[in-house]
Amino acid sequence: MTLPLDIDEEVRDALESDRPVVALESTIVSHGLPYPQNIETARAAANAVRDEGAVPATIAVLAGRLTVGMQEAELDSLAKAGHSVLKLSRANLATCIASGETGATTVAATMITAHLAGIEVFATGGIGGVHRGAEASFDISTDLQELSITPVAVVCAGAKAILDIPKTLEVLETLGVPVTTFGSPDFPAFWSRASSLPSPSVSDSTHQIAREILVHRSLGLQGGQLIANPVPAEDEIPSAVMNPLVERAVSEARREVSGPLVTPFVLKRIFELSEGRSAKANRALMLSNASLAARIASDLSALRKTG
Ligand code: PSU
Ligand code: MN
Repeated sequence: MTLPLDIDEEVRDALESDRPVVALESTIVSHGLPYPQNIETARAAANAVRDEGAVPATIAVLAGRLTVGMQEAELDSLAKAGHSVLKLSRANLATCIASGETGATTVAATMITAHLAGIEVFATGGIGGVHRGAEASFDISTDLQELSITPVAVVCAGAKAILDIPKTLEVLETLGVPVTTFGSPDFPAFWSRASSLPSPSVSDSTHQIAREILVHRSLGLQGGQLIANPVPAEDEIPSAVMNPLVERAVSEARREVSGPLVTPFVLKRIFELSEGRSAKANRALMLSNASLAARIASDLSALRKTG
């Protein structure tokens, strides 16, 4: 069976000549932000990748085909479709493809697809993790496991307070995922620069991060790495402002939804309760992550050329 994989021409050219490419996910577009903030953020993130001299490749499954490097019209229709398209992760990726359906890829499914296409670096907003109350619900995002299996470096702004951040870091450590925070000693908490939890590793050099990615691979170690990039200071929202909203959204979710519906539900409620302020910070950190990912991808290409 041939792989149902369509790679955009510009992305393919860049990969063939070992120029830097950055993957971008599509669940943040369909399920993470409302229209039109979602499409506007997606466009701006792609431009931020270009501004650093790399090629953006937004990933989704369109009519049963893994699509790497979506066209503007395709992205726009996914942005408008919102929660009505499938939310794809490791467990339902093959089902969607086999039945010719369309779906947006989460961090896990984007990593899998990026790796199939030969893309090594991926930028997102926040990853999935261990949910608050996981000791009762067992709700742990498959994103964490994917980081331990698939060799793609994921740049994010840490994890949202909708998650249990200490437990998320514990699981990452158990799974052997290298976690590096860029330019700060603290692991970031999405809207806030600091979570008051020390980051397992700290670096202020993209060159160093690129070297670590290559060393990890040369040791024959499986999986990728998590690179946490704190939100720019001017866009930070104090946890005193966000926490009560997060508490409310999480407790509503506990009463109303379960499974893969939880994260999209909570993100939507936080957008509503914060009167859109959450989306503004989300946009800023997404652009910052896209630029950092592009710089890491450029350093990786340069390192490979010099051996
Ligand atoms: N966290 C965010 N924004 C997001 C997501 C998570 O702050 O958009 C999305 C990502 O696509 C992530 C997915 O991979 O939700 C995780 O879903 P779950 O918790 O159901 O594994
Ligand atoms: Mn879950």
